[in-house]
Amino acid sequence: MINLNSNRTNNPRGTAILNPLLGFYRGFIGGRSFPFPIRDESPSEPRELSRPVIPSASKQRRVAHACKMAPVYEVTYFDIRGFAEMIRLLLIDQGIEFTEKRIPMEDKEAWLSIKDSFTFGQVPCLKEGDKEIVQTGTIMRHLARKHNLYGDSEDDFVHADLFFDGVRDLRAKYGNFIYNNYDVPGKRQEFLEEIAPTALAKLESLLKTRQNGEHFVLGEKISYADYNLFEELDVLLILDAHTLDKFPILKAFHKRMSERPLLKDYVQKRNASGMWISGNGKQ
Ligand SMILES: N[C@@H](CCC(=O)N[C@@H](CS)C(=O)NCC(=O)O)C(=O)O
Repeated sequence: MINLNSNRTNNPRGTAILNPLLGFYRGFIGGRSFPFPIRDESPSEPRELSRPVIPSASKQRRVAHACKMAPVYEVTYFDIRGFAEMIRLLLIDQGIEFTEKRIPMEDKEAWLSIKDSFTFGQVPCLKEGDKEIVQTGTIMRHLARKHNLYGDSEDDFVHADLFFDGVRDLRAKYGNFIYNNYDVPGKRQEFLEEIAPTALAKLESLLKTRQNGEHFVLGEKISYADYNLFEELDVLLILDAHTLDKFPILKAFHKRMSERPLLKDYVQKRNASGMWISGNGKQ
């Protein structure tokens, strides 16, 4: 998904980057600490963000989300939201302790030096003791089974998977737009007026099938699929703040999720840090 060859110098807002002297902000949330670089961010218009400054000394940044005891999980990914964000959101919202290795996007060497150590030469990777799990869906479902985030019946498992895969299909289309078509005339309009609404209408209908869509994907009980849906809706709202105007049930879902205390705190700090969504800084 990430193209490490993307041209990062082609950034009209390059000068809007944060003052490197600000260094890292270390927030603290319910026993977790989040060191994030601070940057100035302007909302709503189409955005191609400047890079947060990463200290050059560290090839892979370690981010501790728990301080009280040795963490069970370690998430390895690039220093962007990308595919890993839904994993981070799930762990944070569920109060599950974890640490992170964030590979700086611009440090191709650092990535290439570890790439082959992963099963398919790609991340995200979830380390649990001696076990290293890759593939975003595999990681999410593993966490779902272990932490009671998969519902209670075969019907629930299928419904959660259906939702998860449907949302990932939309993400693939978003990724195609962001990485391949962002600057192509007419493609933004095509994505916002045809591709996204078509998928969102189907997702909204599906959400309504459980308790009229007033709670979570599975109804009253939160599941792993909710974190993927939340992240996807959030990403689409950043692309265009009106994306969900015709989808009140999805809009309300996004609002509910964003008001969950641990998520709210994390998302605020993450957004203030200027963390990119995608590897080319376009969003
Ligand atoms: N099917 C995998 C795809 C993982 C993937 O595309 N990872 C990208 C980052 S989003 C990556 O590792 N890119 C670097 C590379 O391929 O060298 C998943 O869903 O996790």
